[in-house]
Amino acid sequence: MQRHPKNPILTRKNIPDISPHLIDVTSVFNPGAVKFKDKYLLMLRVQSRSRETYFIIAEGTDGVDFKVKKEIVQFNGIEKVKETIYHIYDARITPVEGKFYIMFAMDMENSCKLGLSVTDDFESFKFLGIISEEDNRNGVLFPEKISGKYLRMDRPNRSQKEGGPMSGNTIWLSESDDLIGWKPKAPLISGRFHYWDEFIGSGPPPVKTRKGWLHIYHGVATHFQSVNIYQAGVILLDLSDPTKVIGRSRGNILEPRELYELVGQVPNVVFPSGWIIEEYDKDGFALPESEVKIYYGAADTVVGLATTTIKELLDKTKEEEISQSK
Ligand code: BMA
Repeated sequence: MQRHPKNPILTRKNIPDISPHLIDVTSVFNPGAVKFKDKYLLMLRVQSRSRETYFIIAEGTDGVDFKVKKEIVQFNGIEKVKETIYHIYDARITPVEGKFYIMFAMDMENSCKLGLSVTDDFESFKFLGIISEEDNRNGVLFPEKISGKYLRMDRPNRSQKEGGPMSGNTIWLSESDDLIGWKPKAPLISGRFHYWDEFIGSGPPPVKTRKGWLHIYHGVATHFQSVNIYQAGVILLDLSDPTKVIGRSRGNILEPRELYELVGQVPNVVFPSGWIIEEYDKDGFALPESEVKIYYGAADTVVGLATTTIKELLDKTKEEEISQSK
């Protein structure tokens, strides 16, 4: 992974004041990413000085320099939810059947749930509903139906480090007929205790390659007493049966190293949430030599960009598995 020389590509200084609540904001991180009408588009998580969370769109023509809109994204219909919503954050954007679906985390009264919105123009957004029953985060939709079902990866929050928020150490595959009602289908991968990815969660939505569904996830090492370390890794799933995991990187492919990743609101965090694949073949498979732009939150404070190729990521999934018992 090559960090872009202009990193961090977005900081709080790029966020325009939007009166009355977004003045001199605190941070911008964990963006969703997509190409829309030949433009690169990021859906930014922006935090105000009250530590409220907002989504704001940024657009650009080269994937590096972005102009941030002076407008807060509104999900029409979300106001009908009865329970208090404290924050919505970490958008993952997937194009499906000509529309763009945005899955995000919703911090509610007693739990964190997954929410879903849809847009076809990135101007108006319709809230479709809360789409997880159990506490859950890091939901990412597949870009097409497989065997007649919509699929997503998600990460039920069933574990907790002492004093920390609810988290999880298994990514599941879930299926749906209508994108609203979901049921778990199979566990995909679990955290590897003692190593870099003890707690895990999906990153950007999976991408179709000739070798399988390629997917970036984040792993958290929790065994360093004072601080958690958020890193990124990669897995490969079978094309027609994504419950089958073909490969998984042994080590991380991106870890906090630069000052803007090591220091900030939450230190030692790289958190990939969006990526853009530059080249696909005529059947919609990402080309091995294609450049991949990965957008990530760094230290929950700024946005970073790292590049690689599909081939390099595929190669990492061929590494020998870490032994869990000796
Ligand atoms: C995770 C999520 C992310 C955040 C990360 C690091 O659990 O809450 O939104 O970036 O922690 O703080």
